[in-house]
Amino acid sequence: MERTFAIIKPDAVELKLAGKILARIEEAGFAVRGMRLHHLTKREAEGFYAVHRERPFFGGLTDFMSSGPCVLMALDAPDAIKKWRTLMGATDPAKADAGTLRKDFGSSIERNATHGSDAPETAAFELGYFFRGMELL
Ligand code: FUP
Repeated sequence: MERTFAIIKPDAVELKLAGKILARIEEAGFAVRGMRLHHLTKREAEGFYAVHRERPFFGGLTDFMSSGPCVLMALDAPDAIKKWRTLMGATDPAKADAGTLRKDFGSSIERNATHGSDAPETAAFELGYFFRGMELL
């Protein structure tokens, strides 16, 4: 069993897509072991995406991620990190495969509906950034 960190981003929450996305997560066989609604501050978004701080999209990305509430989740499954990234699809919804969440619910490379950790070390950092141990089952 592996654990990954996932976000339903502010664009999807605003469009009332959180329920549909959660249903897809459960249908895919993930166990939700932590979940919380949270409105990131700009500083929290900057800390979360610190690896991207030199990139040209950093300002826009952190403005967007702090623009409204999102759903933070810890998801368990065998091979959860890869499995969740496959369900999300490519970063750019226009390039994502049919049947993926970003294809179905994203509207641009920035407003792409979901986030998922890309490696075990990233998952550990991201889970610890937003959840206290007590909040995770
Ligand atoms: P991903 O792991 O698929 O979320 O993609 P990245 O880590 O490469 O990028 C993180 C976030 O930065 C993306 F979800 C959206 C944003 N981004 C942009 O806004 N513009 C870009 O050109 C690339 C990424």
